[in-house]
Amino acid sequence: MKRGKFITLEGGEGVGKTTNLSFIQDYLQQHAITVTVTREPGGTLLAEKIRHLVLDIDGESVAETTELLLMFAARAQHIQHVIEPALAQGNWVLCDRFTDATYAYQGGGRGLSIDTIALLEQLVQGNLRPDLTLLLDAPIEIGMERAKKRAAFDRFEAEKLSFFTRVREMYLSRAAEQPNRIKVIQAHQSLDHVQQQILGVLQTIIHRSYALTEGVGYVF
Ligand code: Z5A
Repeated sequence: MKRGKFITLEGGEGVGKTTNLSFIQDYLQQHAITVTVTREPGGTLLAEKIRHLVLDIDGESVAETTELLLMFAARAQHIQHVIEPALAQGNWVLCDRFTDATYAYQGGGRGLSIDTIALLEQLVQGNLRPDLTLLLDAPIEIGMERAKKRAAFDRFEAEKLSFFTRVREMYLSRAAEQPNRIKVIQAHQSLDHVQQQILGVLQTIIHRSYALTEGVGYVF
């Protein structure tokens, strides 16, 4: 069985990750690809409980290291119970946020050590890394304006503008360092334009994936 591909969606709040998830799922399914859609933090019963613990505002302040470890605790559970089994079965996994979010929020936003995050990444994930990451990037004010239309703010969304500026900068610097994996999508544009950009990236990937199947030898 050929192992599936692991695609993640990243970006600040309100940039359109959730909106575009089903668009991507539909597109992949039209190409006869079986897709497992999931999210972080979360994706299993226990990991969803951790999500509530870490996102809810309930009076007790959360130590930054606690937050970091909870993200990786949820991730360990998610990888073991959902991501790895799906990839091993040949499914493509489409995940709303993954470890780039830890670098951006806990590293960029909170200022925790990047070396510590890298150490935990190695411990929890081994060699598992996304094959492709779509980074939806938009000016912070636009994302916040969109996010306001939804439910009440969670613990992260209550942060200051400077926090989100550091988060965005960390995402963009990772994209600049890893241009083959992380594709930046201009998410301030209309939904139609955003989806045209996403299609452009996906078409290339599907084409390359077929080429590999036919023995052309391109590795995506
Ligand atoms: N977190 C972390 O700190 N460390 C980690 O390791 C991980 C996560 C994994 C939960 O994430 C929080 O966890 C997150 C980081 C932290 N904190 N925050 N904030 P989440 O993914 O659940 O939360 P989120 O980023 O806030 O998701 P979101 O607000 O739902 O944003 P979104 O999914 O990107 O946006 P959306 O819901 O698809 O769209 C928002 C609105 O905009 C909606 O009304 C859409 O119809 C509209 N929209 C979308 N695209 C467009 C365009 N192009 N034009 C106009 N309107 C649009």
